[in-house]
Amino acid sequence: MEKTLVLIKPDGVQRGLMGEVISRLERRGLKLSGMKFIQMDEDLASRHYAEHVGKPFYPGLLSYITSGPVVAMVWEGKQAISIVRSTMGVTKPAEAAPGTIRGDFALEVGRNIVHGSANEADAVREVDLFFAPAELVSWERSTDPWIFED
Ligand code: IDP
Ligand code: MG
Repeated sequence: MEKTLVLIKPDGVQRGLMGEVISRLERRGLKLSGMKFIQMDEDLASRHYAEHVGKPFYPGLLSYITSGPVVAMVWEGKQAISIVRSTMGVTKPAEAAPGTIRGDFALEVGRNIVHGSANEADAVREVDLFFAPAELVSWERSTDPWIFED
């Protein structure tokens, strides 16, 4: 089972879309293994977005992501990383397919509601950045056999 980090960014929280985002991931069949409501400080934000340091949008990205509380979550499942990314839609909401989170709720790249880890290495790094091992719950879900074939 893969684990991936999802953030409901400050715009998603402010716009009252926390339940909507969680509901979509939950209904898809992914399993929650960690969740916290936090305000990211500059240190956490710069470590999370280290790959974007120096890009023109970086200062705006840092002030956006630290501007209010976020929901940080770990979701688990077979191919969870790519499933979360496709459920979110592409980075630029204007190009995101209707039916995706970004395609249904957002218009601009700098206000795109959600974050999902891009690949396995990022997922491991990001989960570790936001959660101590003891904060993740490994649990049996009674519906798993109805969602996962084996
Ligand atoms: P991702 O969130 O889909 O993985 P990345 O390319 O990793 O997209 O960019 C991280 C975040 O930085 C985006 O989600 C978005 O909030 C912001 N961002 C990316 N490109 C731009 C841009 O060109 N202008 C403003 N913000 C951007
Ligand atoms: Mg990214």
